[in-house]
Amino acid sequence: MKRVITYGTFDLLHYGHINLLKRAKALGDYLVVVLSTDEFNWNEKQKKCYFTYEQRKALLESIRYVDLVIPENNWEQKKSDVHEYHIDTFVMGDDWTGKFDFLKDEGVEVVYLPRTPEISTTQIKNDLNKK
Ligand code: C2G
Repeated sequence: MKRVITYGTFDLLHYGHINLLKRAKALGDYLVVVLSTDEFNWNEKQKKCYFTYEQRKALLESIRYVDLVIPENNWEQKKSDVHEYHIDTFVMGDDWTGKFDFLKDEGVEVVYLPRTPEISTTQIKNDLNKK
């Protein structure tokens, strides 16, 4: 069984997120999504989520491509996560290209996938504010 992992906030879940999760799952048999907690989002990414962690987790768990959702509490946990969950492949959108190559030293394949253009949580919020 090939195990894949990816990380993110996934607020205001949209088709760009789904495209990422679908392609990530296609790289293996089991997909772990490490979901940024509300505290991590605010303290480290200055993101104030519309949906709480529990709401975002429930949404992700309803997606056919997702097998497990666990919390992302800090930037440093990736190295231990890939061992704890016996990960073969780490996947992120290409806005992160190069940022996680250190995981190759842990024996993990690192894949950056093209983002889905024109959609983002920020774009959704901006568009709604204009109406
Ligand atoms: N994404 C995408 N296309 C979009 C929007 C997002 O492919 N139009 C991808 C991002 O590249 C990322 C994932 O969907 O791989 C989740 O996006 P975010 O929730 O914005 O995640 P981010 O804030 O980048 O958090 O430790 C890593 C961080 O937790 C990543």
